[in-house]
Parts: sequence; C-alpha cells; structure tokens
Amino acid sequence: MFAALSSYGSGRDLTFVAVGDGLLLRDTMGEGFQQAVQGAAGRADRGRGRLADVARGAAKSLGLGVLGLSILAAAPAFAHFQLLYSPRTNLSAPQEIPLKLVFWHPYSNGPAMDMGAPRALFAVNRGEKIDLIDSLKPIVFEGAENSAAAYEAVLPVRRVGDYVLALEPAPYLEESEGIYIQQITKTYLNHGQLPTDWSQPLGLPAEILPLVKPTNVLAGSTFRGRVMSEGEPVSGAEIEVELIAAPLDMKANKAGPALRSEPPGGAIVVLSDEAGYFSFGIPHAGTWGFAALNVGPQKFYNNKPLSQDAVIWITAYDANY
Ligand SMILES: [Cu+2]
Repeated sequence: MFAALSSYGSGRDLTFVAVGDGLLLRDTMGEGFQQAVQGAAGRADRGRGRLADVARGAAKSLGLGVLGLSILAAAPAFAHFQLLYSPRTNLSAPQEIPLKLVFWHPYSNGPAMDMGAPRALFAVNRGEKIDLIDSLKPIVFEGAENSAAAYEAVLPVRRVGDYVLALEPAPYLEESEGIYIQQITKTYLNHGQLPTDWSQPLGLPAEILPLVKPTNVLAGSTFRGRVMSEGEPVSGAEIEVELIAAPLDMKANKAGPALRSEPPGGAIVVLSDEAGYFSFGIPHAGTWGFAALNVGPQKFYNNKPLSQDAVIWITAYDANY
C-alpha cells in the first residue's frame, strides 16, 4: 500500500473511498483510482469508520493531504473489543482474581478473534507495578458463534486500594480490511474501598483517563473520560461504547447466557471534544467498555496500517435505594 501512497508525493490531495472489500485511493486531479489497500474478499467485519480513520492517519503520517472521504458501500458496523475481564470488581478481602483476555464482539455476543501472545500485562496498586505476564496461560474461548485463541491470568490482590490492570496485546490482523488492530486495554478493581490509583495515567501510548471512579459507576449517571495519546489529549476521537452482554463463564471459558442485546443501530459512538473529553450516560448496570479508535502514535505494523486503540472497562451498578 505504501509504495502506492508514496508515489503520489507530498502536497497532493487524496480521497479515500471505501468499497466492498478494500480501500481505494483517488487523487483529486481526476486521474482515476488506485487501489491502496486490498482487503480479503468477502464480508467486511465492521463499519467503515475505522477503515477511513486508519487511512487518514496513515496518509497524515506520510505527509499526504486528505481532501475528503466518500463512503460508497456500508458494511454492518459492530465493534471489536479487547476484554481484560474480571468477574469481580469491588473486593473486601485479599484473594487471587482470575482474569480472562478475549478479543470479541461482546455487545452482539458475536464472533471472537484469535489473540496472539500479549506483549505486556500488569497491574498498578498504590503506584507499584505488579507484572502478570508470567501468569498468562493460553485458553480457547467459546463464543456464541465460534471459538478463538484467548488467554487467562491471575491477579494476586493483597493490599487495599485500586488495582489498575493494563494489557498490551499483539496487533491483530483484520484480514477483511487489510489493517492491524491493537487495543491497549485497562480494567479497574478495588480492594477495601480505598481509592488510590484510578485517576492517574499509566503512561501508555494510548490511554483513556476516567473522570468518574470506574469501579463504582451508578446506572443512570454520566460517565466521563479523557482520550490521551502519548500524554496529550486527542480531540475529535471516535469512541465506541460496548456492554458485555453475555458475562463470561469463568470455569468453562465460554460466553454465558446473553442478558442484553445490542441496539438495532449497532455500534454506539461518541466523540471527544477539543480537550479530549467525552461523556456517556450509563443506562443500566453491567461492564461497559469504551474504545477510542486509532488514537495511538503508531500508525503502521508489518507494512500495513495499524489502528492503535485505547480501551477501558468500567463497572456500573443499579441504584437500589
Ligand atoms: Cu468487529
């Protein structure tokens, strides 16, 4: 793709056009189309938003101008989400917490994707890093539609305070779009109700900072967050919102019964404002995820466009009072 892109040279305006199985690149001089990304034939797995956004990021990092974007063919939009799943969030005693790492479509209870070996997995408690990479074990996760390579790990919870979990997965090749996706993911636990770490950045290349304590969000309230890339806020970021509709069966490594279903409009999307902030009203209890797409600094992997996303998971409870 990038030989083709470079051949246009700098300073030329380009238009990206998403079509059924790939992405076309057209210069505005009307000299026709040039195929830029050839995705695998067949079903496009998700919306055009990420594809267009990745193309824009790739062009920008090559110093090319992008004039406009035309969407010729829509595909069903449903979101990939990296899970870093704990069955419990608020703990009242020291314990070993089992974790499941699954790359999935959790709102639609849809297809799961094969994960490669994670690059990093750790927790931070009261400013101290606990490396969990040695506790990783490969598992097969059974979703409602298919099975996929996934991982499990164990978090030892001893001291009180927040445990902020972070996962840097291996980039995943989305063959239908010819791009890589890497979702740098955070999940929050707390022991003993003592708040310690949740509001602090971990210094990840792409990161969402919660402005509401993420271990204790009330259904009906508004969750707020801030999208950061290398420590700087990202304005206009596209943030997908998902629910784990079918909470995981931790023993069987499979999706439990679906308690909810995805709304008819598919992916829920909010945008960050000029200072990187976004908000979303949490409608009901559950494990909710936010993925800021393609906000990380790295735009290529293995000579293909890379969407480096920032994901966080929060826990919402119904107000029973
Ligand atoms: Cu998907």
